[in-house]
Amino acid sequence: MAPQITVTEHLLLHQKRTPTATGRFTRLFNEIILSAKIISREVTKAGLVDVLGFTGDTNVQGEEVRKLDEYANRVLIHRLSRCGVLCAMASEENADVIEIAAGLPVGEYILIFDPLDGSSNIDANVSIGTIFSILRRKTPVEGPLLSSDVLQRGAEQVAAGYIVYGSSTMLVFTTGDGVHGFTLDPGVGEFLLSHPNIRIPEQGRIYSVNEGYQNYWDAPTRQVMEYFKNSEGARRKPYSLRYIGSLVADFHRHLLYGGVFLYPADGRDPKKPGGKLRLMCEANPLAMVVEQAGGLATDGVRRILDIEPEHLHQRVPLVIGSRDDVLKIKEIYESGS
Ligand code: AHM
Ligand code: MG
Repeated sequence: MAPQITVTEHLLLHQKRTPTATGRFTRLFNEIILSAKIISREVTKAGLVDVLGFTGDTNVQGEEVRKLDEYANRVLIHRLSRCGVLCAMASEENADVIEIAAGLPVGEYILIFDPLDGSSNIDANVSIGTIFSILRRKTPVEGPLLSSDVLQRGAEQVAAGYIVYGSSTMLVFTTGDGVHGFTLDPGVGEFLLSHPNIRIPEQGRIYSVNEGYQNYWDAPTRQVMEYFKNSEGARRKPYSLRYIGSLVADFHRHLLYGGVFLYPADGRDPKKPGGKLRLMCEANPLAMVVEQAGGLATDGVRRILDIEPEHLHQRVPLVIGSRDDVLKIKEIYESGS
């Protein structure tokens, strides 16, 4: 039988190879892993809320019935704020940076996350996910936290990844040394290495986009869609369209099978000219993962990881996936037709 490597063993092995490692990053990661297990347990019970007769805001045990995205957010904030190695967090669900409460130990790392992405799908048993990005602050831990400590380019991420809650629960992450996937064995409660050194195929045959918005797209975006449907394209046959509407699930499929996910800018909402997805908690972490797996991520023209964030909840158009597909799309955007 092949040896079963847990994610913690994997991290410790990696730590041993880095003589300067202090174990502080592993401590942070262990808290992310535990939070993921807690959220996963709750996600698998999602459909039982009605069956068990929970009503209103209080369940039969007198506990509050929680919305899962709020629950996931609270689990992450509660656990991570006590791990002793963070100086701040930022969540898609919170308007401002979350500083560590006075009296708790702090450290040099900053965690940015989307606690439960795609959570509107949960009642239909569709896969959803947690996305995370880890940064190291630039100024000394003893001093005040500056906005420039948080607003770092994606290229400066120390690690990034996601947990997908699907037919199984999987943790996929990179620390800048390739991408590795771990599947949660619910029997033993451990994430086991199931997908070492993931490489995204250079060319895919699937694209994912919400084509319902096509009337709001600019000319290059429409041309990109024509390219996918055009049997005269590089593949000599049309691509297949698959859109789950759950970023982590769509991305995870492309990472394993090849393909490209797009959430372009559109003219639906003048207040959101950059599209829907957020640079710091969605695009940057997935961009680091895809690049480490051999793929690319762009806003159409710029590399996602090179974009200087101006504010925490900045939105960005996203084209992410197999290298050749993203390059072709970039070519279309750059020609501007
Ligand atoms: P959320 O962070 O509020 O869950 O929204 C992000 C989700 C992504 O998972 C998904 O790719 C996208 O929204 C779908 O949006 P749309 O319904 O506009 O296609
Ligand atoms: Mg989200």
